[in-house]
Amino acid sequence: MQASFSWDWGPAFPSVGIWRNVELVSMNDLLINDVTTDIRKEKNIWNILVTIFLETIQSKKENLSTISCHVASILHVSQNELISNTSEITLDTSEKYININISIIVPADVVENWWPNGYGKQHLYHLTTTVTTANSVLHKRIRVGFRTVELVEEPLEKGLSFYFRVNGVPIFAKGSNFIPASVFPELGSKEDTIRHLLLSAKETHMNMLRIWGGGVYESKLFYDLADEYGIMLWQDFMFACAMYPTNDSFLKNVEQEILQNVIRLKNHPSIVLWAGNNENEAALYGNWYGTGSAQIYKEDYVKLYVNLLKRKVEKLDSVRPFLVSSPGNGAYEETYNYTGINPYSNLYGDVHYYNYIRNGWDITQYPRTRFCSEYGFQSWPSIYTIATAVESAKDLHVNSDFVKHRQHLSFGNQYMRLLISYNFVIPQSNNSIRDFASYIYLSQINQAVSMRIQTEAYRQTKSEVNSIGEGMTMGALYWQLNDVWQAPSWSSIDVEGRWKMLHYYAKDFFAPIIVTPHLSISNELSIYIVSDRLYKLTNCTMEIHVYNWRSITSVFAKSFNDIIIESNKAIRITSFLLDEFLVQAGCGSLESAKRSCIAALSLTDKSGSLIAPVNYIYPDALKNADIPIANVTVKIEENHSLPGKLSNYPDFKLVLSTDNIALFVWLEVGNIRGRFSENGFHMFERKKEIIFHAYEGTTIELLRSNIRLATLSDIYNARSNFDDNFDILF
Ligand code: BMA
Repeated sequence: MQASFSWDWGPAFPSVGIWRNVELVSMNDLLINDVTTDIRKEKNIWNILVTIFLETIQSKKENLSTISCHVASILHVSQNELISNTSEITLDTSEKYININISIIVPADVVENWWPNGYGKQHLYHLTTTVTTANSVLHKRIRVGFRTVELVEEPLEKGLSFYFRVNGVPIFAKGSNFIPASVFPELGSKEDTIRHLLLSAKETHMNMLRIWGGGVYESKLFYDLADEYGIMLWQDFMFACAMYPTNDSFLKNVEQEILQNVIRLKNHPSIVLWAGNNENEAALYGNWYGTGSAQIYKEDYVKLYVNLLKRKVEKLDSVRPFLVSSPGNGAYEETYNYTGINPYSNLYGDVHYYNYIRNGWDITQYPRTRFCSEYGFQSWPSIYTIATAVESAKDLHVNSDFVKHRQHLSFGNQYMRLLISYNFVIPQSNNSIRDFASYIYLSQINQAVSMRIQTEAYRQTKSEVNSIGEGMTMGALYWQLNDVWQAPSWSSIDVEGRWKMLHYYAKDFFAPIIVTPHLSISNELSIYIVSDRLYKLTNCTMEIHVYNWRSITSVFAKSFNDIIIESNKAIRITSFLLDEFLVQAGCGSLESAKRSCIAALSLTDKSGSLIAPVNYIYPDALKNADIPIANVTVKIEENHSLPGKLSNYPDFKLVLSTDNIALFVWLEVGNIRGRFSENGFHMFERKKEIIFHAYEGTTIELLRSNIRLATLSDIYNARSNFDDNFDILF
């Protein structure tokens, strides 16, 4: 794979050899190689066109050049209900490969739709095909789902929309980008890894992953689980960040690649889009690789991605949309033959957005795009993860060679330090493990909050355009879900499967309903409510609570009542000048108010229950604030059988107490595998209960001896309550 030769998140570990299973298959006269389906909705029926890919043994005897066969395809609707079709076919065995078709008509009310995560269940059905000849009875069973998918690119005031409509419902795509499950392709189908990553996506309300074009077409298990969890897949073809050749033998090779992969993957309802390449149009347009304006590169580009890939894929799969490049201008590209115009337009298609110079907490920088399919910031993984890759404690400090060598983004460590420093004072390091752990912690906070703010910016513009026609954003796929080694990267889950703070935050910022602030450069605070729910809510209440750093109880509260939350929309419910509001709230003078407080937003329905995660406004950079010292203690309670258990492994209850406002409370349990119900949270209450969901058998004693807790104030003040627990690293 392209990424075998290093990437800005990975090592150069080129691999060689056969990396998937090899089977020896015996046959009499025929073999079913594959069965594919094209499932179309036509009024009140689903029309399944089944294609059976047969391989024949070519007979040497003239008179045996035909075989008669009986073909039957059966859809298993339920245990006692089958819908089938049969046909008698005579095959001409002078051809080695023969495709035959059979259709099944399914009344739409007989089967249930397959829905993306968050919109309904993921109903899946088996379809069995049998081919019977005089000498063989051959079977093949596949799994299918019933859903329609459209990539809607319709004229808006300016430009075109760009969103997915599934079963007629416009879906805001929430999710991330998937890099190879392992840097060693042969290890890329490990069930533990794949299940954990996809389940972690599902648990954080993601409904889409983009399988990025520098890796591999993933394993069967990956696509099966995506079908089961309702994770829609944006499937790139494996072309990324390079100019590719277009000589005949290369094109022939690509043609095989397309054929094999479309046939292998097209039955998966989770795949909603095929895309030609990652950033190759952008590279050509932006002259990333010194191609200049040479015509040959443009011609090669069209030859490979349009004339071959697009045409071939559309022929093999007429049901799914195809996009030539990401980022790109979608359907608009056809008008200029796919190259030569900036592919990052906010009025068309999708955008990738990265900026490591500006403060990630500044919401005003983010593009009002139709769809942001990549955006991100780096952080370091947990110290417990890093420790698996170093030989001794001497590598575990911010200035070590290890830290330099693991960073594969040019200037990555400098960018990260700069980005953190906009918001936090980075403590002077005395090269201790503890200082490194503090730096890691700050890097994860900075990543998590920046990504929260950026993702919410995209969600806020779901239903509005600005004066130049930008907005109507319908997708936010951050870069990147997973990792391939222990290194700083954009991931939200590290290579050991640990959730970084970002992944915990994703659970909140991707929630079906959010209440979210937007602070303009002119200090105007707007508050949005964004709903992906397909129903309307009335009589809701939004409250702003203002806390100053001196007291754990809110000093001011303001409510907005009788709010109507429209179905599948973002609405702005109020706008006002923030500093004036804070002065009014008793936070001090105009100059000092912003430094001295933090505000929390909550949203409740008419029964008073929270319907969105509590969200925060940081009026000023936290480095300017006088963060209070919080003494947080944690008690781990006996194994309870708690509601909402995630697995067969034990859940534990943690009771946290604090004597002051505690920011970014972060829990870790060394090498015990599992995750918390929340992490990286603020405490504005004296007591809080958290659940630890173990992913393996463990005991309360082990948890007690491994628990490590950090709060923002700890890294600036001597801690009292906890040992650092780094002795377990080696
Ligand atoms: C995007 C991706 C990757 C890369 C990431 C972070 O452009 O397509 O090439 O890893 O940025 O730099």
